[in-house]
Amino acid sequence: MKRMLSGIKPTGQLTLGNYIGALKNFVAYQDDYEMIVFIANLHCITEYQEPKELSRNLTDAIALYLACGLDPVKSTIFLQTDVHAHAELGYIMACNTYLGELNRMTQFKDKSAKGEKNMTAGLYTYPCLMAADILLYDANYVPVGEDQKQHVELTRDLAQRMNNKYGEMFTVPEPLVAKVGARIMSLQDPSKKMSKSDETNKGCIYLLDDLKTVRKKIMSAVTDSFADIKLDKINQPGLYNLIEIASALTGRPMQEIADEFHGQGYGVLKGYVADVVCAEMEKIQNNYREIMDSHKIEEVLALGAKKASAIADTKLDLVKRKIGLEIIY
Ligand code: ATP
Ligand code: LTN
Repeated sequence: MKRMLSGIKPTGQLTLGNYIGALKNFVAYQDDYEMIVFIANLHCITEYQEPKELSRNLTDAIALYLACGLDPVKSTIFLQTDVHAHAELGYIMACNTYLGELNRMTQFKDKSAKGEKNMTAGLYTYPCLMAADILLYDANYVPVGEDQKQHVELTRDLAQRMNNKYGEMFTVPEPLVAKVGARIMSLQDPSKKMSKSDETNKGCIYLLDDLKTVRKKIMSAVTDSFADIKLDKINQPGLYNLIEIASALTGRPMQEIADEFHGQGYGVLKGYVADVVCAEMEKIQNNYREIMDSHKIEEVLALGAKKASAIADTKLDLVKRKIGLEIIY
């Protein structure tokens, strides 16, 4: 069975974008692949997080993984810091990454272009840690949203470089970007990604938002003044985004949804999208509450850390031996 790995960085509440672009796909993949998913808590602290809030977000994220249908028996689910090999291989990867490569990473470039102050060294080198996360497990596929594809491509380059330099040690992974839902946009500004770090909160649906708020956010989503329901990503991006959300959640083709509502008001389409989103979220939230009331999280993490460490520690030992860090007696 091929192995698939992905991580989520819960620096805030998980969003509908995370669900459609990542989580929902992980659940679908776990029957056909050996699935490894982890909470990338080391990646969270590349920017300051209020400690209590960060800790709460980590718990919520694990509970939501499970609530969305990830099964700890089929998949390996763990917290990154429970497996020490990540930080160690991350450093080794940083020593095999060129500054020019990190300078080209768009996420970093965008942040520096915006003139963000106090950017940390951790933020700059985080693609090296991400490469370690992936390579420790010999993952064949890495399902990610569009924005993370470049980091997986860097991981491929680094794996090939080290295999050439030191002898075969890593599987070269492939990014897997879903055709629908890889980039859900903000409901208030369809030129921007729906993001946890949405300042206004109105453009982003959080998985734990109460359902009334969710409906309100969808009904007041920014659209256009054409008054014509069509699939036109360039001229009607807000509408396109709403149809994409409904399509990703129902599995119906986008064109079929656009055709069904053609000639009707935008309010009718928004009502349909709100029904679809709320129905899905209601199930997730019910499961979430049940999980939070149980001791399941501790058990899942203990099992996940054990399974993940067994793989990661063996790989790290091999890497250390290959690059000459271990004394051979
Ligand atoms: P931020 O929202 O602060 O930019 P993020 O949500 O991208 O952060 P993660 O939580 O690590 O960071 O993302 C987890 C996964 O969800 C990644 O694969 C990412 O590409 C995907 N993802 C995030 N936002 C969206 C979105 N709006 N549409 C589709 N996929 C998304
Ligand atoms: N960098 C990713 C989260 C992440 C990840 C990974 C995703 C960390 N390590 C390994 C896939 C594979 C992000 O910010 N969304």
